[in-house]
Amino acid sequence: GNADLRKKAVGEKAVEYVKDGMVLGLGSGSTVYWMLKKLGERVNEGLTIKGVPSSLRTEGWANEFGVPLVTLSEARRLDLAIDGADEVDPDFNLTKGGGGSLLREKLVNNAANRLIIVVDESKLVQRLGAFPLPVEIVPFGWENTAAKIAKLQCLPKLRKKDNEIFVTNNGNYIVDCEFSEITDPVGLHQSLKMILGVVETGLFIDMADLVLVGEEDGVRVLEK
Ligand code: DER
Repeated sequence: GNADLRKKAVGEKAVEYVKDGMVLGLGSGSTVYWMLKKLGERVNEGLTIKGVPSSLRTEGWANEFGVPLVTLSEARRLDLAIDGADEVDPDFNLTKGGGGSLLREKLVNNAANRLIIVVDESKLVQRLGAFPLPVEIVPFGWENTAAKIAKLQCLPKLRKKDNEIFVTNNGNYIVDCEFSEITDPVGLHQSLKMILGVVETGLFIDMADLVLVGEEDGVRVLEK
């Protein structure tokens, strides 16, 4: 459909920001799929780069497309990370984690000098929160952790996949938290991180440097 064409266009556009010799952060999700496919074509044409995958799914796509990989332990610092998002607000704060990779995505993106977000125009919002906020939690006694999260005026729902509890690449669970609206993303992120049993939140605050938006008639570049 049209959304997929817009994801393909914006994913491919991001590859224009990749320079020879860069060490990259490789995000996760269906928009990043198109970025990886294009990146593999450029590598095949002689581009010299290496990438740190932010999920096993991204690792598989990178191998399929011939994108050379390194671990974050080897790379330490990255020149540029390219990732998707579920929501982007006017301050470039993000909701992420729809694909369940938020912890490794945040670790990879945090290690990068520059972060480019690639989204279909439907992801742009005035306020975060319409998309249930993914929060990664420790499985041990998860019900107690979820109950503490609920006290922040939300409804945390344990993520399942094919009727099984979804387990992240890090062996943790995810609760998707339905807030009426998120008026203070910074404060909410801090409150969540203070809760015993919470590993990481899908709130990516003050991380994105550039947002590429796939629109009907092309790609719009938003700079903060
Ligand atoms: O899970 C994630 O954070 C992904 O980046 C996701 O938010 C973007 O998914 P999409 O590109 O498939 O819409």
